Amino acid sequence: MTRRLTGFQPTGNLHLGNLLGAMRPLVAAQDDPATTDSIAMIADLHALTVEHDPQRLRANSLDVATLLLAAGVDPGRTALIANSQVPEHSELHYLLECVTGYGEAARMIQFKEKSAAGGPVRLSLLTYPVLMAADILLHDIDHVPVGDDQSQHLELARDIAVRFNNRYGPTFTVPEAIRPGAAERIMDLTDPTRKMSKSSVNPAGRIGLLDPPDVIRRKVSRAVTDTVGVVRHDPEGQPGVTNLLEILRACTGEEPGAFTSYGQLKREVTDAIEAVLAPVRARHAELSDDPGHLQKILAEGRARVRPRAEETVRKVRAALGLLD
Ligand code: AQP
Repeated sequence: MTRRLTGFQPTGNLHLGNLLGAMRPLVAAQDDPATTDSIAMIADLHALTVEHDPQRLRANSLDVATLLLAAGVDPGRTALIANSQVPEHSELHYLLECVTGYGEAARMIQFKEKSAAGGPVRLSLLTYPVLMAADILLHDIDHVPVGDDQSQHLELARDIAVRFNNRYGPTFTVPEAIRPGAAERIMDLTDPTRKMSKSSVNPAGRIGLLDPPDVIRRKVSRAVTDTVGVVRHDPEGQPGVTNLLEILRACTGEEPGAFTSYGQLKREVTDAIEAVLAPVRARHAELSDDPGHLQKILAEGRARVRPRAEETVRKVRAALGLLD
């Protein structure tokens, strides 16, 4: 029996990659008898590591919660929380910083990339992976579904857990990375060498979870392909066509058939995406009419995870020699 945590940064523009790569596996895990407990976490504390607008952050956080429910997250089986609303996340974050080396944090690829991009760098960007370790270790998580970009951070969480256990006595479950499955990396429609991303400046490259049908059709019809003229799964030679085939496979759950033209492929991809997103849009509209319901679900999620979180922090404080 395993405990699993999946996090989502409320940085806006949730897209098809987030749905196929993270939300759907989370929903599928609810029916997996091997998963005892699943947590869906809005990583709003993580969103503070870069320049942000407070009002927008709040709206984005509520929207992530709404979209998770619209995508099929059942709060009866998956605890839905925001990490800022469970104060033990912040407390454990600091305590874990005290067992993490500056060099370990500074060599994280994501920190190097984001800090090299120019502009002011917040200290919290450096310690972001330690907060992620706290998110995981706080709840005794065994399995964390991670894409390529987060695997280095998960390694750090494992190192911190092992080091703490060796130095201060057995305290933490050492988490394992699991691959999310079918759609690990949906690529940008306008540049299929980059992953579809919330923060990319060109919205034409991503299918938003609430994009209306005509927008989906237009984006797919303009998706970059190539001049080969044959529909083949060839990530190196035909990344755009391969991405469309991957999207089709992930949306339908079936191996794509044969196609005589890129136009035919694009029409089928459009229909498959629409079939996946139409019910999410409809449910999102219903849920958006009832913000009180959302607050109640977040409060229930918090109440559900808090006893274990308090117990973990109590153990860590005792192991470190802090006063009761
Ligand atoms: N393109 C993708 N294909 C498959 N899965 C993806 N995920 C993100 N992009 C893709 C998965 O969605 C979950 C939530 O992602 P996140 O909020 O932690 O942010 P991220 O991984 O950094 O995703 P973005 O969309 O690229 O955000 P920005 O632009 O803000 O950095 C994760 O499980 C992630 O693997």
